[in-house]
Amino acid sequence: MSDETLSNLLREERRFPPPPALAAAANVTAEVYERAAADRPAFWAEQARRLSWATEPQQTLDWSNPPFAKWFADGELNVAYNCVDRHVEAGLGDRVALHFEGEPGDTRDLTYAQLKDEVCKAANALTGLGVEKGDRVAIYLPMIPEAVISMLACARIGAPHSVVFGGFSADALATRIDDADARVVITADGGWRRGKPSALKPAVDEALTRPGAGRVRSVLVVRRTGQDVDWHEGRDVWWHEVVEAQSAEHEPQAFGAEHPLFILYTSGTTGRPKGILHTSGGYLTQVSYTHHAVFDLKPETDVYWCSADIGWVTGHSYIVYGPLSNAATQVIYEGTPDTPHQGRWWEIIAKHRVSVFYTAPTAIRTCMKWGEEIPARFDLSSLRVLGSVGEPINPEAWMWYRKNIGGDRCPIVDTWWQTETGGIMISPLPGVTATKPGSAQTPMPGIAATVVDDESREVPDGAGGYLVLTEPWPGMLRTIWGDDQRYVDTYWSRFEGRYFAGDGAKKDDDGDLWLLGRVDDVMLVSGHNISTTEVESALVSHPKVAEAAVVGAADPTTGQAIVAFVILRGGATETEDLVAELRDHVGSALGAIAKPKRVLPVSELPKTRSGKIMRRLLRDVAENRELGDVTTLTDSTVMDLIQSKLPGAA
Ligand code: 6R9
Repeated sequence: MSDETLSNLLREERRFPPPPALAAAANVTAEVYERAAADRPAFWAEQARRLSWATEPQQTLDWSNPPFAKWFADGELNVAYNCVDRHVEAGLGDRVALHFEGEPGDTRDLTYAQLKDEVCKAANALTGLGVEKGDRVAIYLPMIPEAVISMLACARIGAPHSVVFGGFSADALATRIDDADARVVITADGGWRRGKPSALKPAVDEALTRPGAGRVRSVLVVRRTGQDVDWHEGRDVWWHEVVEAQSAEHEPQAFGAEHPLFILYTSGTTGRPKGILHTSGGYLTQVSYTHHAVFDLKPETDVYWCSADIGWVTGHSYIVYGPLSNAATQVIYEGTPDTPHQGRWWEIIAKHRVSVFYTAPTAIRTCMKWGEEIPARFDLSSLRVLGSVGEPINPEAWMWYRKNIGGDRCPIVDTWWQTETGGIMISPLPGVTATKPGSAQTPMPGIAATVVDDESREVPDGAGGYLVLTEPWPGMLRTIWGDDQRYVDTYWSRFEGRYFAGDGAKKDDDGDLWLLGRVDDVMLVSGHNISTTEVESALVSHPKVAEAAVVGAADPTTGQAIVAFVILRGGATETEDLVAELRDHVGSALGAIAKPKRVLPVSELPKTRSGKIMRRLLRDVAENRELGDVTTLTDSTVMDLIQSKLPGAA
């Protein structure tokens, strides 16, 4: 990291201490850090007692064969029982588990008692389709209650699920079905998106014609949109026929804590997608504890909403397993934030009196673009904690979120974690931490993270390098499905004995952590390392810029040259003067070395399901190359738009 850019973020001096009333009643207080650091395994053993075990674990961590960890290995539990049945047994059967909002305006509330019945019926149906303990089930569904029910039904019978994002293509689906060797697929005719039914079943039909995916025996189809579907007799069955006919009685069996719970594929920048494997007891312990601590969740009174899709790890950990294990009441929403109008999210928050809201920086920046007068029309006074996940949040977006959504009163928790980590690893605690716009700040209690240089030496406060995790944690991935060697090579080889997350980071003078994006995205300009995140944040701090994506393109003079793609805020028009002004703006914020060579206004940016910008594709454009794999884009037409704007971009 160049010294100029480093010192820029370190200049962020705004601090927001926790609201006193929230701090006074917070679920966790400052003492927990020291207690957890003194004896990490003991701390996690204590958190494991949040769960109901069929056999209480006597062992905590087995790290005798690193990097292959076992947590609570002699314990036994049923994950679905922990998320549903035990709350009903505790007398909470009438509490709403899910307030579902369909995009067209249909709604459905499911209490914990109803959710239990639905999960039991689905579990019986899967057993009827021949699914046994250990068999993999692929789930390709929109954001409807059946997605949650299906995941829990799989967990209940010990069949690891592999959820594939509904926006992915038949190709992406086929690769994932093949790699996991799934024999059953759960899907829907389609889902509602932007006011129209968007088909899913045809992608399944197509995927199953591919050689590797041909072993699928059954396809269980939810009727959501009523679209026509092709029907393969003997293979396809309707959910409303097969599941509805089942008994709502199902005895949950206990599985070992290390029994696989799910596989979730990360797109990765190159090569085959990696099937990240998570197991049961440690994972559930961490997501349950972090959900309780980071969101200060009070299940009796809070209404929680995480806007993620179920196909992203955030949906697994902070819609399904964390919140439900904590008996939370939550909202799930099927559609896009601008259907039928750009205030749809805020309308839902006002309607359900949502008190804890968790979303991604990309969504916040989109709302910034639409204008602050939109949320201002809704009563958002029920909110008390706001969360962010998925990317570094630019200080500008953080401040906008705090002011326009959080009424200048709600703490913001910027949560850093990965598919691989299973649960939140670095985050402020809302009742403890004085927050700083743009920083994830502090490793969670029981988590050990630091920043190292190329030689694996810990950097001092005020310096940058690579983020590493230095101790095993309960929710960590156990391996890459079917490829232990790739697990070792990808995460544990770069820095001896430490988990390398692939992210750049720095410590400020207080020792707080600032995430700087994927190290693959760091640019090397005339010998200076410059982080894409910092140049993007500088661009977004200009009043006319809503979003920015920055890449380094090969350049004969400087090695790499900075190319910036920007989305202008509503009202701003693209002129040569504005482009010059933006270049100067970055220059004065970060120093001349960080001034983009080119600034290109565009109308959309290529993004993944979790809203991450696919810089790799923009690099392809900037360097005039043929585009690489686009199967994990949420919308593959955006690349056509960008390319059509840029004849000979480099
Ligand atoms: C949960 C999730 C993981 C990558 C991670 C990092 C980026 C996530 C972040 C963040 C800065 C945050 N990331 N949260 N960067 N600040 N609060 O996003 O999982 O989809 O696997 O992505 O996302 O680069 O390495 P996943």
